[in-house]
Amino acid sequence: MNTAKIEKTYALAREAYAAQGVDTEKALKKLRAIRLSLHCWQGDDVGGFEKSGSLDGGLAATGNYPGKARNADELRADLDQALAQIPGAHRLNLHAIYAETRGKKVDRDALGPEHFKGWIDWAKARKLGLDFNPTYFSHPLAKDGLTLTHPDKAVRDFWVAHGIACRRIGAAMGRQLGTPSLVNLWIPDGYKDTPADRRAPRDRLRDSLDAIYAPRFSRHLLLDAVESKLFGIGSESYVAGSHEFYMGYAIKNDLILCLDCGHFHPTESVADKISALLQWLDALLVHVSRGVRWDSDHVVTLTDELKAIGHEIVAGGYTDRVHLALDYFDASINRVAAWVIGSRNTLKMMLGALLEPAAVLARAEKAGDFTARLALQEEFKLLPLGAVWDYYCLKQGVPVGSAWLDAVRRYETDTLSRRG
Ligand code: RNT
Ligand code: ZN
Repeated sequence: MNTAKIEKTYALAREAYAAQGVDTEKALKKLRAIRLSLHCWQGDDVGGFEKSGSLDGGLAATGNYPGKARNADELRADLDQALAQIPGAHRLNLHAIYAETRGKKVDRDALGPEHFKGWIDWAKARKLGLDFNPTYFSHPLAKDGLTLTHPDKAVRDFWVAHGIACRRIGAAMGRQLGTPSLVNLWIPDGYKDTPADRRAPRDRLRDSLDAIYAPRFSRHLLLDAVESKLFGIGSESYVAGSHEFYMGYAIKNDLILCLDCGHFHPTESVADKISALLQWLDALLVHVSRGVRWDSDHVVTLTDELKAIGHEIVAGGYTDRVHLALDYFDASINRVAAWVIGSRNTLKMMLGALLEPAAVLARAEKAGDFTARLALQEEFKLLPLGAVWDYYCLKQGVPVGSAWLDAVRRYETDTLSRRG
């Protein structure tokens, strides 16, 4: 599509939205301010650079598509490729296993900001913020499937030290990059079969978290989040860090609560939780993911569930209080494409929500006219979102439509396919 055509189509779309009281220019301005946190771990199937074994913690990246990043430089080059196809300015989300220790063995309780200098320099040069995650899996001391809830105090202490180390790293990133780092904590701890004692692990988790969050940091440097899960592979019957556990902990301790879209019962609506939780919490983190039958971490597509989340964020006036981070790992397709598809879809979801004639719908609802509410909701589904999206991509200097795939294919031929 050429520029003139895109602009002409946009002009018509702008009129269609204006007729419903929506200013597309204002919506695009708001979209430009949205920062997604791209997950580094899509680039190498949550491998990291410790090379200490295979992925565990109940996580699984299925597929063996060629060209996976083997080191930090390759991963950064792949991220550059992905970012060039995604409109807007965004953030990068790192995990502790992506430390660069120059061949030296540094255990997780001893990690410091110096082990992330390569990432910080890279982010600084691109004006990207960095977010961070302690890694509570793929480690000899996580082999029992227990970390912060482990009955052995020495094991718990190790993982508490890791949590504190990661918060220090996050604060250092926040200081060096001038934007607070959101450090999200997730642990796999749970049981495959019916526990005899559901309480003790939760008592221990509470105490471990209290120790991790005891050191205070400025919110200009660091934001803390905790993430629940319904079940994992090998923890089907019990997960200590359940939704209720962390919801209570986050409210009580003024933390951010992370809602991963794949971590609830399949028919439970994450969208509906947003305005309920934000009555009690300052902010939420959404791990934008797509469970297919289970927490399968499929690449994010533009589903009704995703659109409902966008609607709740925008209609509720929560764009400043909901952080969006991608969380999936698909090894069965081109990994750079996986980043691009999920990121572009998340942005389309937000644009769709920003363009929704929300005032018209709210008016009908307030007047008790549920016939009009339903009729208009359905009619608005066909408003020309695509024309506005194309125009946005054009203005942001990224490929319009599926043209990004050509760029990713070229990179695959020139670079990814040459990796051993
Ligand atoms: C696991 C959680 C967690 C991880 C990442 C790698 O079920 O969703 O967020 O996916 O930290
Ligand atoms: Zn997650």
